[in-house]
Amino acid sequence: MTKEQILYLEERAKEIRKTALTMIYQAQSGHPGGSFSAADVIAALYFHFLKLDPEQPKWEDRDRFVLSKGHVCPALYAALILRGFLPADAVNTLRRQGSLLQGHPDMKRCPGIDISTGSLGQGLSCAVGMAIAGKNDGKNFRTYALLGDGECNEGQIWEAAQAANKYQLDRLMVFVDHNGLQNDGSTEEIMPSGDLAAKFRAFGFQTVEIDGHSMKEITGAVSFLQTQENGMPKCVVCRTVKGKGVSFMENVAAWHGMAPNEEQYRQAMRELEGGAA
Ligand SMILES: Cc1ncc(C[n+]2csc(CCOP(=O)(O)OP(=O)(O)O)c2C)c(N)n1
Ligand SMILES: [Mg+2]
Repeated sequence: MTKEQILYLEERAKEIRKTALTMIYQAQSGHPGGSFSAADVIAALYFHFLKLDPEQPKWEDRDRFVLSKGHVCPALYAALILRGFLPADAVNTLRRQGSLLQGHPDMKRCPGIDISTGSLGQGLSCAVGMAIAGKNDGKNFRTYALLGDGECNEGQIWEAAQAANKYQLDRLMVFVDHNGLQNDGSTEEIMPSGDLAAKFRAFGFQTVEIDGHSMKEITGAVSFLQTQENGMPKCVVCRTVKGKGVSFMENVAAWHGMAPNEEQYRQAMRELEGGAA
């Protein structure tokens, strides 16, 4: 990656955060905290790694993306708007009745959504199914899934991880957004998840742990893991900050699922505009 490419992706991450925040502000509902912790990974995927065609959202050779922590869909919708899958004015329709942009992603309604999610714990199973199908059909696409650290409390995640290992899904890559918080408090308090990287390793994943806000580390990890055609599924544990980019939201559990008022919105937009990421 060149310095210019990294800067470009950092700018895209900034746009994703601003667009997601505007959606949540307009809706007066939604999940800013986890949207902001995931924004850098989503920017790297949607503006560099994923092979997609906005003109053909269902192109069968496209790479697949599963937002297993479906509540942070504002960040994904922002990427889909910026990539041209969705019209720009969709920004004003989050969580409205009949809108493309439901409170959790709806594959039947929204172009660019590969699978409906929102009930935590299920997305990795879906991603494993997609990766097995790709393998069986002799396809070359890759499958990526983004999980929350609180979400990793769900037993189904580990059932899916066993299957990924058994079926040697080395074109499957899992990102864990390890922001240390879930709905109402810290993951350590609510249900300790221990060393997530060690756990994924124990389940047969080739695993790296990175700073999930460093575009250099994100793109370095993905590029490296993509070269590893060794039968092992891949995992990138991303150390992140919930609410990243907005001082009064960072590491504050209350911003998991809360919308800003007008003053908070203006301050947050100023802060997001100021930083590269
Ligand atoms: C099966 C299930 N149980 C509970 C919820 C409610 N819920 C929504 S988000 C959330 C916390 C998720 O925490 P984490 O996975 O760490 O996400 P992030 O911190 O990235 O927002 C919970 C419990 C849900 N969506 N699905
Ligand atoms: Mg979390």
